[in-house]
Amino acid sequence: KTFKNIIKNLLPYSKCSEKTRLFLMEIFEILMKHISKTFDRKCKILDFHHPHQLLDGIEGFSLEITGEAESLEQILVDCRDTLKYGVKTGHPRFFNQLSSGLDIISLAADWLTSTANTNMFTYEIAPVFTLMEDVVIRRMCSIIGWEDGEGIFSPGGSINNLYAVIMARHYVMPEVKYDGMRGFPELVMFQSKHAHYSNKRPGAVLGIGLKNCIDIEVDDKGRMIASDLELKILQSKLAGKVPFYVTATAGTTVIGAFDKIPEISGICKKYGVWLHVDAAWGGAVMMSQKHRHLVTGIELADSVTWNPHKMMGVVLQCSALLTRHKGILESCNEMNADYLFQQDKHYDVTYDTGDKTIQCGRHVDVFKLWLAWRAKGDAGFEKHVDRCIELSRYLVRKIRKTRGFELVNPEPEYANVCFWYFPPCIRNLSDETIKHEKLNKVAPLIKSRMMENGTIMIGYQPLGSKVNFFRNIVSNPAVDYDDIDFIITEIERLGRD
Ligand code: ABU
Repeated sequence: KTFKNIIKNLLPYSKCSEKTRLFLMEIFEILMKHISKTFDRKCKILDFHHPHQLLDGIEGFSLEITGEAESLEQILVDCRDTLKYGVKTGHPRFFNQLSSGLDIISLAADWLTSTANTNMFTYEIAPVFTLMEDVVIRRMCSIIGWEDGEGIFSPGGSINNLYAVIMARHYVMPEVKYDGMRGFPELVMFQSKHAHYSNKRPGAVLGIGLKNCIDIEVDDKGRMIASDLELKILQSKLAGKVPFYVTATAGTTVIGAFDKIPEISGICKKYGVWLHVDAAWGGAVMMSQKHRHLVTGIELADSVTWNPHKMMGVVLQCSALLTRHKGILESCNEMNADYLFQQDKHYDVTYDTGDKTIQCGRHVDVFKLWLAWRAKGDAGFEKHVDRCIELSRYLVRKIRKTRGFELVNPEPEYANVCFWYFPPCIRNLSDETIKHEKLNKVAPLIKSRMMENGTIMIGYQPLGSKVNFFRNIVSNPAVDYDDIDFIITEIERLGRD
């Protein structure tokens, strides 16, 4: 059982596969211990250290690449330590991110994917995965309400929002692909003030210019105000520019608001503008009969971003870009590389997906969702979405009746619960300016204590004129009612002085 060095012991260097099996069994034990700790409320979420401490090396754990080959025993220790000093994002008290939880089926799928170690660009080297992607994309399009459509899985919602702008620009000005932007009128795109920042970044990446990414006002629930959208479209036309793209958000990142798609779609149709729905976070409500109404009209969109790695619990990353314009992805992105996408192959090359993308190599992300869908069925996803929203409503009810807590969004529609905590020392301050200055420091201070203690993690941020507040997300199936009770008692404990 003693390993020394990879060169002598592991496949393919050694002809004996037994030591490889033993090594992988040891790795499996390390992973299993981590999985058990992840779900154990008595274990910390993290063992926090500052960056300089980790970089300097801690308890024998060194990040340095010395150039020397280490023994396999050391490699096992490195694996254990890497997990030890990380964050257990599947812990029932990790409420920090839109993606959380540790879904065992998609985890197994990820292991399998890495073992297959292939690439999504051609059927030639990924026959099962490319067909699987086609099957899953067609199902997602049909859930949106499109009879036909296409899509791809890419590395995250931000990249998919970029894809959507590329498609929309190609739709309105296909000549730009060859000629570039010079000589064409300026394009303008629109998104609500609360949209995810990645919806604006294509303005910088694609040469449209950030000045041409116009923020639209939101109402008191954080939803885009359609009349402001129309006004700003008209202003851009008056300025001689071409409005071409609107992002509506289904589940904003901080508040969890759902823009009213039918109203926005009406305006987009009136002015011939592409409508993209960023449903990276909120797309999962399409799996729930109870909550699907939040995305009413999503079928009117030209494209949709939908991240199963968020509310559908699939392990990272798993993010789909979908469009009802079949053929457009290839039309705007194809480069026809002869060495990969030969048209005279002996099989149906429509399943060579590589020329639909701006990537060459593409990770297999679909298998995680495909396997989870097979294991849970539609009903499994529906139950999960409904439960996460119910747990969030339970938190809202608790906040309403607990002294010192105040909701930022009084009637949350989704699994984002945003709130301030006023510790006893600031509750009775009469000067509102001083009170808000102090309140602004509360969430960062309590968050630092959360991390130092390792007992709970909840995100915080300011928003517009609102000073720092907590944003609690429930998307993890491990969360129970007691964990929601713990949010309140732990914030009170950590914020006592
Ligand atoms: N799209 C990334 C969202 C990050 C987060 O708030 O969890």
